[in-house]
Amino acid sequence: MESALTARDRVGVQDFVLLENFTSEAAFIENLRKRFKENLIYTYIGSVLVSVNPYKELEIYSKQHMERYRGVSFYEVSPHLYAIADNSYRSLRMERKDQCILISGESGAGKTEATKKILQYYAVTCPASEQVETVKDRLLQSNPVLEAFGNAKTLRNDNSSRFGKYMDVQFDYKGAPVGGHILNYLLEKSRVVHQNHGERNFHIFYQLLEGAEDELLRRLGLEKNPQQYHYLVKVEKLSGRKFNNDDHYSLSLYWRVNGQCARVSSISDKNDWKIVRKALSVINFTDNEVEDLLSIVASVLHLGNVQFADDEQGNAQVTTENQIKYLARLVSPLNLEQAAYARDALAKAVYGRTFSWLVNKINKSLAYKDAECPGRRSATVLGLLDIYGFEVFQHNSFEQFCINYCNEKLQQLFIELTLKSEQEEYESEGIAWEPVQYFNNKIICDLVEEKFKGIISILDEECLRPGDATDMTFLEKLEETVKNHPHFLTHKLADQKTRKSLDREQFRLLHYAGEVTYSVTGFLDKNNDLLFRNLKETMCNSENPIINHCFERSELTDKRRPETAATQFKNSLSKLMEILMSKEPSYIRCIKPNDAKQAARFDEVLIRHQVKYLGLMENLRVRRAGFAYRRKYEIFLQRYKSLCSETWPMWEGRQHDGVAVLVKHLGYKPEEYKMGRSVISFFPNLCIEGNVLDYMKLKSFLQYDTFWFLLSS
Ligand code: AOV
Ligand code: MG
Repeated sequence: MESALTARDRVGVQDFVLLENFTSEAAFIENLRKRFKENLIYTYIGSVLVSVNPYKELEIYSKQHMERYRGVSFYEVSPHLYAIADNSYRSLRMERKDQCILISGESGAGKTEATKKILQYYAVTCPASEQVETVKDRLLQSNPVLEAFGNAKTLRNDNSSRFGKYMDVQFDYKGAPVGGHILNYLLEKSRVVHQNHGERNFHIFYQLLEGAEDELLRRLGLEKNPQQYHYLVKVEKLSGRKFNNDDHYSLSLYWRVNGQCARVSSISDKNDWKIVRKALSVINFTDNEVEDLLSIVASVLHLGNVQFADDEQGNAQVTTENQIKYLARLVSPLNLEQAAYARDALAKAVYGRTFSWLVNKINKSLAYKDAECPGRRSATVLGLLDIYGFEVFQHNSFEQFCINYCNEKLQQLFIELTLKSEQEEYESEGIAWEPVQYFNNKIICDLVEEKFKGIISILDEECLRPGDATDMTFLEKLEETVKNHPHFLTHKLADQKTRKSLDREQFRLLHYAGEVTYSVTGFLDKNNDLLFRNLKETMCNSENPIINHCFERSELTDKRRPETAATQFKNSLSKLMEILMSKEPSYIRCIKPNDAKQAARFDEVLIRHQVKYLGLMENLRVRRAGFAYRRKYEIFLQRYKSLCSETWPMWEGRQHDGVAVLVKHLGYKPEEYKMGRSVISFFPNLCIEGNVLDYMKLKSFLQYDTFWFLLSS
């Protein structure tokens, strides 16, 4: 049999806290590499789970695996998503405190997969009844639908989330999932009309063309071939000149070219179509509603094919006869460019609003109906956050700016809740402490969102300024206002050397996760997000009930200017942060092992970069020097008083003294724990024996917890 030592040599340690050389980044990465090679993709830093995307199916998500983690303490089983899921669930039940699981990492690191697996875990392991089964089904089936409409192939990820998602799962007092609610954040709707080379539009378009039966396609007026649709693959003609498809590459500078990759080897649109169709009926869509929804998808494709030509007065005329009915009112005096712009704006608005409608509809089907006991305390909640990860492309625009800002906010939350608050707690408990230095990205969040001088404020100001505001004047204002900021750079502000890598219409942000160069082109437009009034009117008159719902008449008479896209996003993120702060968080930090989306490739440079910016080394240092197990005196005493005859059934004196009696009785030596002002902490370093965490003593508590949990379920 393999000795414990050689096994450890081969598979590394399952908690970084156990690394002998815990300050060494090289040792950290070596441990990740060893485990990755053995398909051990999960490793802890204390209670934070680090996950490396395996890019292949692993046999670790079966029902048997789930059972292994159910009701079992963290330390007794190998690291897994399920352990995090189960731990949060148990805290929710035992302490009746709302929980959230925050999943972060760059694009393609495995956040969405992790979210789905956690949801599956709850669906399988939580108590059930007939009504609950429906809720579980709906929770699970909301995923394929939202992914079809909100995910797409990008250069970073074949199934990239193009919207942010926060999902609450509500549990009743028996611990059964009884409802859910989804909040969605800023869908990247520009993708509807344009994709970069090698990328695709949202999955649903291809699924519909590839999967729908002929009769349905006929009703929707669609042809099977994606090549027929400008918004999917064809070249966008910006002037009246005719040219053939082979000209794409040479002309791409002058002509807009869409994604050009209808088929993706990792995706089966046909199969996914079936899954989505089934899911739609599980979440309560009637046949009519499905047809209404799909006819919107189809009309976006039709809309994309509407072409214009100049008439004698230089006004655009619709040249594509059969689409005229969709755009009858667009032939008003707009020039060619304006007409194409209006068409695209309409397509984006229709798709974006339909997506929000879809989320709403799903929420209705997930709504918790506590009709039997209306007076009862409402359900406890467990939230799952799955946003779009940090991304850098060759060309980055407003969308990347928003996505990366969102990631800054999440990193900020992580810093606040782990690195900062943990250290502050030691301080306030009066525990001797060597502070751990870390990079606080608040400075970047401020640069983006500060009132008056932040990038969003300046952008809004330009958007609202009547007259000659353009993307370039926005850039100039930025240069004036934030020129001295250490995380901001433009061509004008750069030194001779850096200047070469920046164009005049770009600005660069030094994000926590790396440099990103943004092109300001389109910033004003995308932020304004306006739609011509006559188009809105047309939509209000639509016979499609979904469109009718999405475009309300009141909008036409409302004189107030709607909030800009960036400000809406900023406000919704700030609300999200409040929601998350009010819950007990758990963290999953996802790492992407290589840029080639390949199994068994451990790109050390890429991984080291992520370990750095995720702040994992600092996280480890805080944990290591900190304490493995902490509880407030009153909670600790309440929970464990029955383990000692002196504290059972009631301790009459000070809580502090009761805890002291209890730990002494349990055989702890004074150097193994510390008693602060209100909290008792156990030191992990002293729990280490022969490099295996000796949780034996802690176990007496933990087993008791398990026992208590089983009793109460
Ligand atoms: P993301 O959500 O973090 O990116 P995904 O969860 O979509 O990334 O993962 C990307 C791809 O990696 C998936 O489609 C799978 O092929 C593979 N993958 C991820 N996790 C696993 C796993 N545990 N087991 C097997 N394969 C996995 V983004 O939405 O782009 O930010 O914005
Ligand atoms: Mg995702």
